[in-house]
Amino acid sequence: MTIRSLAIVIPTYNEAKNVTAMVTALRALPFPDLGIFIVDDNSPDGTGALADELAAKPENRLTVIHRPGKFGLGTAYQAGFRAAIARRTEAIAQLDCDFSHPPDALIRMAELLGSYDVVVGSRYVPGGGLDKRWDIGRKLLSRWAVFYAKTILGLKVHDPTAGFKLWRRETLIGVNLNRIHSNGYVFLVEMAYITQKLGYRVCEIPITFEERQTGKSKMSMGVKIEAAWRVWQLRLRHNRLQPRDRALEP
Ligand SMILES: Nc1nc2c(ncn2[C@@H]2O[C@H](COP(=O)(O)OP(=O)(O)OP(=O)(O)O)[C@@H](O)[C@H]2O)c(=O)[nH]1
Ligand SMILES: [Mg+2]
Repeated sequence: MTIRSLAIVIPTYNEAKNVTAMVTALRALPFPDLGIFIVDDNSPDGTGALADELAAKPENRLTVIHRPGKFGLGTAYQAGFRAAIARRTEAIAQLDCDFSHPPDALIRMAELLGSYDVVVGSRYVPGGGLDKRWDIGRKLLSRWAVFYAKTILGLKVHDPTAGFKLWRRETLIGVNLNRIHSNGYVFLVEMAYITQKLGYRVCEIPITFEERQTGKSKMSMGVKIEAAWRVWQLRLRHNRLQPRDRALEP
């Protein structure tokens, strides 16, 4: 293990069926100094109250950020990242609450963070993949989204839509969250694009993206169409960024 202190940021919306198991799984990880930040958007299924109960146990080292409504994945991550950066841990992880991202992979990711600025759990490097239960339409759509974002933005990373990452604190500071404009799923692509433009060293390790174990899917057609044109906005906005534009302070 090359990192000592780690903060894990998890956005939640209607994850009442997953949140307790996720906190338990994260607490079982062998990191000596591990804090968890849950950002809940007033989930109608009561995820926020459940998270508060978990946070009441000091050994969980859990902070819950409550937002009054569903403001989207992008701003949820920003809120969580800001709280984690303020905590001054060496590394900051992001992952979904629905077990699509295997928490155990953080151990290997942490080892690699010694040599990289960010480590990505990737579906599209050899050894990685999608859950067999995904139907062909969903697989094709995911492939298409990756191809589309990579082509328009010239991205080198194999999985620019990955939501499972381990950042060095300095990298997240350097990216500068004030630069981020996306809210929905495009947030993930925006972060990948800025990371590349700023010249950070990115490592991808293969993961299998499991179908959510339980709870309802929130992917909709509107979300996908909006994402397609927002990729063009990213190009206009960040095309000229260079390594000297890294921020040095939060
Ligand atoms: N706080 C917050 N969390 C969100 C929001 N949208 C999604 N999430 C959470 O972000 C993570 C990823 O969202 P998912 O809904 O799993 O996205 P997905 O994996 O592409 O799609 P499905 O698993 O099929 O629903 C999960 O932990 C969600 O609960 C949001 O608007 N606000
Ligand atoms: Mg999911």
